[in-house]
Amino acid sequence: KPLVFSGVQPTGNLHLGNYLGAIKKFVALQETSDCIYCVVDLHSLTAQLVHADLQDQTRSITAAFLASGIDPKKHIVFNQSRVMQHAELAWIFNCVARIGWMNRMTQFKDKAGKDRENASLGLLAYPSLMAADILLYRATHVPVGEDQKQHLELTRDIAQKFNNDFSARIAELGVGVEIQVGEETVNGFFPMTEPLIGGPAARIMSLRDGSKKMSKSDPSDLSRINLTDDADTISKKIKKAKTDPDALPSEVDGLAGRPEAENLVGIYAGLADIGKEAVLGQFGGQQFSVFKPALADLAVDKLAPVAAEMRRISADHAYVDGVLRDGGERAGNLAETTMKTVRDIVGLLQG
Ligand code: AQP
Repeated sequence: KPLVFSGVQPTGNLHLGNYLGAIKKFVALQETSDCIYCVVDLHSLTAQLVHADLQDQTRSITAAFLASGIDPKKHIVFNQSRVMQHAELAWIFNCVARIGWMNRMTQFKDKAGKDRENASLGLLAYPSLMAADILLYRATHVPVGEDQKQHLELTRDIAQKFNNDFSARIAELGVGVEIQVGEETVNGFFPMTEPLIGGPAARIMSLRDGSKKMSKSDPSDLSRINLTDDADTISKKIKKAKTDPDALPSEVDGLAGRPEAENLVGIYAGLADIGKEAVLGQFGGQQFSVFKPALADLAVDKLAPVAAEMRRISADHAYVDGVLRDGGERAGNLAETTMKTVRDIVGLLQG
């Protein structure tokens, strides 16, 4: 069975981009894979160290997972900081990865802004911790939005360099497995993890600007639909969403050069679980005055039950904390098995 790992940061309100680009995929993968879903609280310290409400945010993301249909008994749900091996493996990866690799990450450049010297070292090393999250479980697949593609490539680079640097030791200990690297098969410890990106909602854009991704940190609340928005707010935001004056095209090709129209069609497709072609089959030739109310109805229909369930679950601290504790124990056992071998490979004295 494939082993799936993914994480969401407990920073701010979850929005439709997080839901369609990541969480909905998490839910679907439960049928075919063993899944580990993590609230990555250590990651959330990289951009902003002091979070007044980190614990409640952690509960709220957990509640979003559960309300969306993730089963914490069949799979694993936990918060990252409970399993200290994440930080331990990240340290080893900090010594494997090169500073130049980190400096090239577009997320680092965006988040650090002009004053890079003043960004936290954690922000620079973010992808190293992300690689540790994934490879600690030797996960084979990672469902993420398009924005995380570069970090997933870096995860593969780190795995490959580790396998290569320690190839003799991996062979000596007999802990390697066959790993496909491009055309070649090599003996290595960490897998070449595959990103699962794609579908009509891999990159949901801001409702105010079709060239910017929908994001928690956008100062305009009108730019995003939050999972916790009520029906009126969702309708208002969709009504106010930026569009062009033309009718929708009948073919996907006709969306080229119309980023706002393409985004709304992608959102409809993601919510309805159909392709963009099917959406245009239904709405091609129609004006936004017809399409937007239909999209608003669909969004309310799909999101309102999740939001209600999320509110109910996140109020029950004892239940949510219990889920995280139990998931943390199970994840911790898996993580320790990997780390024992990694410590041996690296040559750290144990026992
Ligand atoms: N706009 C998006 N479209 C599709 N997928 C998205 N994701 C984020 N934004 C979009 C995916 O959501 C998952 C969790 O993301 P995260 O916790 O790392 O949060 P983030 O990427 O920091 O979220 P934001 O909203 O983009 O925050 P800021 O404003 O801080 O940059 C990931 O799989 C991500 O790809």
